[in-house]
Amino acid sequence: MAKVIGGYSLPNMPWQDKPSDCTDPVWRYSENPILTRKDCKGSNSVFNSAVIPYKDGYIGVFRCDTMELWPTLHVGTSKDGIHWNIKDEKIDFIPFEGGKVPNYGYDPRITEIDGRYYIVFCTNFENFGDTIGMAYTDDFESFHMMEYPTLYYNRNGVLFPRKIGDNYALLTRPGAPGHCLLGNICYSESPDLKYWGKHRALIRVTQGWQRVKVGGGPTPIETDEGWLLLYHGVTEMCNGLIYAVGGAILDRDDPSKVLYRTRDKIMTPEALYERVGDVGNVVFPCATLCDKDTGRIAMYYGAADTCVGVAFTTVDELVSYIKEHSM
Ligand code: BMA
Repeated sequence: MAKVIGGYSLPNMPWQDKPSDCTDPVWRYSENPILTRKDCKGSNSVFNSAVIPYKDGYIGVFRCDTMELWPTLHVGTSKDGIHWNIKDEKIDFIPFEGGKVPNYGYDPRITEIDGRYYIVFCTNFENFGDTIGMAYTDDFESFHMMEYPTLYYNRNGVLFPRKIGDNYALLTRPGAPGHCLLGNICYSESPDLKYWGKHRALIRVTQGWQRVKVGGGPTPIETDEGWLLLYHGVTEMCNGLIYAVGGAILDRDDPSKVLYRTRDKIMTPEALYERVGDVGNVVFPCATLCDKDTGRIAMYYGAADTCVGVAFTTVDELVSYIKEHSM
């Protein structure tokens, strides 16, 4: 059994056992979707969102697009990880010195490092184009922007939950608008979360379901087998793009080394709420809850750019699937 290193004990996390007829490594929550636009007042949709254990329950940063169709981030709280209260007001990020107020934010990930929470999301690089925004909060009330880790164009920032050696580590996905250019996951390090360098190519687009773009997903889970990373992969069919989920195991001491990386996808749009929506055929994971004691995982994902779903798996299911279906 793969052992989770660090992480959280979550005896009351959302969980359902694997259905006896399920042959896939993940299985959906029977009451999906857990969040729709009705849960965020005045919103067109709520989807690619991040959650994390907080105090005696859970907290999250939710992507709620306005009725104007402008992506904004909202804080939500939950006792059980399934039923959420999302604040009506969007997060107003406090700019860093000399920085601008970000005028949109989407696809957040949350990482706790030493008791401080970092929100990594996609925002506007001073009206030049999309880039990775990073903010910290200690209380989920005030959010302080940090220096941009990247220039434009870049998205899908994912911060590791501890320093690796002397440095913090970040995944990014440089790529210009238009979906066929430079869709690869890259790795960078920083001594202080401000100056980023030591850039490495990590996971490239390849054939099949991951031939157009790939992008990091939830904050990686540290295990004794390596860092367990879920990522999304995109292909293009006659009717448009399909977003599916794959996984990789990265070296624990040097995550710029990929030990395994899925050839076969782990999860693909299948349920009606994943197939049909503002952008059909999208499953887009931004967070997991993982119980270090049992290895149980609840994965939170945006479905069809419209609503939020939860799927269950375990560290062992993922590690063995990734190893057995690696390229
Ligand atoms: C990506 C991002 C995601 C979105 C996906 C599918 O490029 O914009 O926010 O879920 O496309 O539309």
